[in-house]
Amino acid sequence: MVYELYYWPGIQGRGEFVRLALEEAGAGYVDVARRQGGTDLLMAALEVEEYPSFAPPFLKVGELTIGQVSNILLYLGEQHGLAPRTDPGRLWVHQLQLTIADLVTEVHDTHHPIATSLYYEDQKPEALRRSADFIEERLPKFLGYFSRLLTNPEPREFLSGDRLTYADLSLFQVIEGLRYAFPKAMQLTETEYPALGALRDRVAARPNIAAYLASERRIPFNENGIFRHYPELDQ
Ligand SMILES: N[C@@H](CCC(=O)N[C@@H](CS)C(=O)NCC(=O)O)C(=O)O
Repeated sequence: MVYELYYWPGIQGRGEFVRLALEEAGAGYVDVARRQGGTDLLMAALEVEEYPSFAPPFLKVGELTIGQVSNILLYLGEQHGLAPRTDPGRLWVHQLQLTIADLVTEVHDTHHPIATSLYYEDQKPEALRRSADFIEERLPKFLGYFSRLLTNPEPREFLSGDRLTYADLSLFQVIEGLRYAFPKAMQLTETEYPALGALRDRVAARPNIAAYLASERRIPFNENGIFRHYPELDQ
């Protein structure tokens, strides 16, 4: 079984949450749009009549096409032991992923607060206001929440207990992204939540993840993705 991942080439973006799960699972996959002519295939795949996705990423598994990051991870989690098997556990990890998706959208909106269809340069004053509020209010609220899950009522290795799930991989990606986008703010905020850095390190040290991060498959962060470093926003 070789999965086909459809996502924009050149950025980690939301596709990265899926890549991390596939890499941790050691699953065979093709990153379709990163191959020659792949973007045309991606555009064509968006136009299919049955189960078309609104936007990438989406994953093809034989005859099945699954869109929406959280939905894709729900599927991969079950297939590859990256989620609990019980209903409460499965729904809990799915809930965590949806919360991470909310955070990702808010990060995106720091540089695109007015319109996704406009350039950052067309909404800089609004981005400044939005980022200030994000750093002051939302960042500590989200990080505090995830830190609480790792520390209360007692310290735990991973978000849902002693076994890694795809939500841990996604939280790793968010921490990496936030450190890239807002290094100053993160340095200050993270000191309050050491459990998050510890989780990040635990995930980064997993053999398959470490190999992936060191490979060319891992696209560097850049200013076209979701986590963008604009120094003027990191105040
Ligand atoms: N909620 C969706 C969001 C998908 C999404 O926004 N994809 C972006 C790239 S990261 C895109 O291509 N958007 C095009 C659009 O919204 O028109 C998910 O989690 O998969």
